[in-house]
Amino acid sequence: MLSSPGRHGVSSGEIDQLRERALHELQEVTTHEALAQWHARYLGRRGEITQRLRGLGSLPADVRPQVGRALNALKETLETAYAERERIVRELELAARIEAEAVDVTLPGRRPAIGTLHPVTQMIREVTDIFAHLGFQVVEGPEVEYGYYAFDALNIPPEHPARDVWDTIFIESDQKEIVLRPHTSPMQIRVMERRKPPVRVVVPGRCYRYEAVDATHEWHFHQIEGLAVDEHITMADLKGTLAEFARQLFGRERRVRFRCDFFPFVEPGVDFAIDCMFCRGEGCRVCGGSGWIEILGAGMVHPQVLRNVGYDPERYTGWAFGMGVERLVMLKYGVPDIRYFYQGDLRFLSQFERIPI
Ligand code: YSA
Repeated sequence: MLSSPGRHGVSSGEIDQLRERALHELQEVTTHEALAQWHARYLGRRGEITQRLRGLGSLPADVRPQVGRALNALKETLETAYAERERIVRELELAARIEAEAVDVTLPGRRPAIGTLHPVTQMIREVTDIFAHLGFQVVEGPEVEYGYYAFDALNIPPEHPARDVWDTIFIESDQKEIVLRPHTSPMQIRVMERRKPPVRVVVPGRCYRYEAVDATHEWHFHQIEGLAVDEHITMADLKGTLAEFARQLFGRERRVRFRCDFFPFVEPGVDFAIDCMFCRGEGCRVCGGSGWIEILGAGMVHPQVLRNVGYDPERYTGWAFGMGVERLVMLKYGVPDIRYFYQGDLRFLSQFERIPI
């Protein structure tokens, strides 16, 4: 039994009160921070229990063992209670975190931002789909091209003035002339070199020209080349195919026009126009008042070009065309400036039909 209050500074009542208070406070603790404070207050180096244990030496020797035992028992009780509370606090904190970070699976999801195909890519797909249904195969070729394919084989010899029409970007080379292709026509030669007639291909691709950029000219743009070669191919086939293509792309009510034009690799050459869909042929700003909009150059493949690839021009004939893809998009959607296509401005790009990637 401990002595009654006062005599040796620590009475059993006092130790009981201390236990009650410490355990009561411990019950209130719900965070690790508060737990650490509690530990410091009672069991820490300057804590109440530790201080009292240190003060044992000043007690009379006859009560010292009893008081010491009682304090050690209290210390053990509090340490056990502390360990138990620490486990509970950990669980409480975990539960609070789970609640705070809980995901409400019943909420509607956020719509992911899905990209769409660039209008030029969409147009390439639309045009090549039309020709695919007419029996044409889609092929692609190099953007870095030999001068031979870009010009010579197309009946444009080195000193020919027509070579100036294609403001070419040359790539430095000690050996063969190498260019960034200024049109997709070199692919006519590459395809015919590799195949025997009948040939029916369309070739979409990027082209480059040393060009002053303005509302209708870019220094890089896209063309789609078309080529059909076989026995008995005539200008009538060209007219029929292009008229059908234009009506599928721009509407069945479109009227079409063929006029003479010159390209060294065709004979005869034509430019192909449709009646302006904005003014219905009356004449407006878009068609420059003429009522017609040119959409491509075309013609019957020049006999010399056929000879250059080893075809017999007495037996085979063919036609070809080349159209600018950006210009088609501009016409179809009334885009006033070609530069919008390559500025990466989503306010412009997101206006086109949303075909997901
Ligand atoms: C002609 C006859 C054929 O049998 C086959 C193909 C051709 C077309 C020829 N190879 C050619 O390139 N002609 S072109 O210089 O008049 O260009 C064709 C189309 O490309 C133009 O009508 C235009 O739509 C587009 N284009 C040309 N330069 C451009 C451009 N588009 C944007 N920016 C430029 N700088």
